[in-house]
Amino acid sequence: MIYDEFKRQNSDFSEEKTSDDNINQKINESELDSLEWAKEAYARLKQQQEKKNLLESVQSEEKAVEEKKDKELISNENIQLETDISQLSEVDNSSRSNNSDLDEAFTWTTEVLAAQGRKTEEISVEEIDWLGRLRRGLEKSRKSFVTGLLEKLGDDPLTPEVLDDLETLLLRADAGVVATDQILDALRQRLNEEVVDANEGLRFLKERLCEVLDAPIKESGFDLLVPKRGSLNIWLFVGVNGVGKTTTLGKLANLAVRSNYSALIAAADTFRAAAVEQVKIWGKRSDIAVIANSTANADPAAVVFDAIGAAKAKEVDLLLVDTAGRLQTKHNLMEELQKVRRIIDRLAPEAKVESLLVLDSSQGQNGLRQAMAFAKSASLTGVVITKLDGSSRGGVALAVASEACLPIRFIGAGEGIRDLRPFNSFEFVEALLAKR
Ligand SMILES: Nc1nc2c(ncn2[C@@H]2O[C@H](COP(=O)(O)OP(=O)(O)OP(=O)(O)O)[C@@H](O)[C@H]2O)c(=O)[nH]1
Ligand SMILES: [Mg+2]
Repeated sequence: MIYDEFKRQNSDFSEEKTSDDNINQKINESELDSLEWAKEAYARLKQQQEKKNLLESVQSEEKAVEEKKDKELISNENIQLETDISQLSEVDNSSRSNNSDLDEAFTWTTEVLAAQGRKTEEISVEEIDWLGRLRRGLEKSRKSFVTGLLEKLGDDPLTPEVLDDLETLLLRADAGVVATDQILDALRQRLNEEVVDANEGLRFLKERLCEVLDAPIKESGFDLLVPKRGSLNIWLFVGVNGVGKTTTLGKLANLAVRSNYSALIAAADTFRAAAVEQVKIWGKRSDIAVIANSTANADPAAVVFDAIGAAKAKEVDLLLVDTAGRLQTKHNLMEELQKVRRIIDRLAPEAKVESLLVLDSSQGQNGLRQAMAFAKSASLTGVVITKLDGSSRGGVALAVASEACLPIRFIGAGEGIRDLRPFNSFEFVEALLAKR
């Protein structure tokens, strides 16, 4: 059993579950009380973590013992090691029963996971950590948006004036005119029908935000972008310079390896000499081969040609293609992308091709407008939003969904190899509107 990071669930890939199975499982799980869920998840994680710590500690002790063997101190050290193990076991046992220190961030995270019917045994420390990071990352966006909103809302029922303020706040958060109108129309209609108190108003708002984010995802026919095992998947990363294409590719390569997919990288940004080196470093970090041509200004389409050949020969699941964000002229860049795309379509017509627009969230709507220039030449199928850590323009996700009409597939919040996860609208909205 492997934890598939793309699907965010344990995956026995010999027998994939039907969606009915998944729905039934969710219904059963959602009956679990969320505090109980949090406690159970916490106890489980703590146990895992402490076992890991114990193991690491024992291993390092063993190593130290090995080193000292030569100095003939072996017998004393063995006694010490045994004492350490028994002490660590005591710590392990005592902390297992002590789960009262559920801290606030952890509680929020588990509430969000439990509300989605996630299974406690499938939740890792990393996932908890990621959600915490996403919430912290969206803090700037949240501060300008939620603090203002909650102040306006107060404890009273919604009024038309509050909705006018909400409109301003959404526009200021870079949500875009289309999404803002859609959300406000729904709220105003609801308000015409009945009195809506502050809590219900917030719940209704969250639902509408998710609706906007989910519309293109639903349209695409699949909730999560998962490479199809046993066939060739080609994912192309496009976007203006510096938005995080190469970093995203590196993180996804690692996600693929952790989830047991075979992967290959094509270094098709041949414009900058350093770009090939950068992508090679990412390849090395996950032990993935990189197909490159180190000749200055080599033809990117030729690199992709070689990479597809290699991917087919090795029966690779996922080929990740890095592209340039800048050429001498914009026109050249568009032509180059089109050429790469033609090569893919001609050479691997059976492949599942994804053309992912990488968007730096800190550039907000301006970045989106700039990026949309790529739409035609790259036949975009989805978006990766990066740099959500510390951006105050997280609301741009709503503009991506409503104006570019593209499904958001992954989000990045940090420069580290594990700082990328599949997009989930519920978690995103909860993080954006978290009260705490
Ligand atoms: N804080 C933060 N930094 C990021 C994130 N993603 C990428 N970066 C940083 O953004 C910078 C540019 O990233 P690259 O991956 O080189 O961007 P690129 O789009 O490939 O750039 P070009 O190849 O020049 O077009 C690097 O310093 C990355 O570490 C993120 O999610 N958070
Ligand atoms: Mg790059």
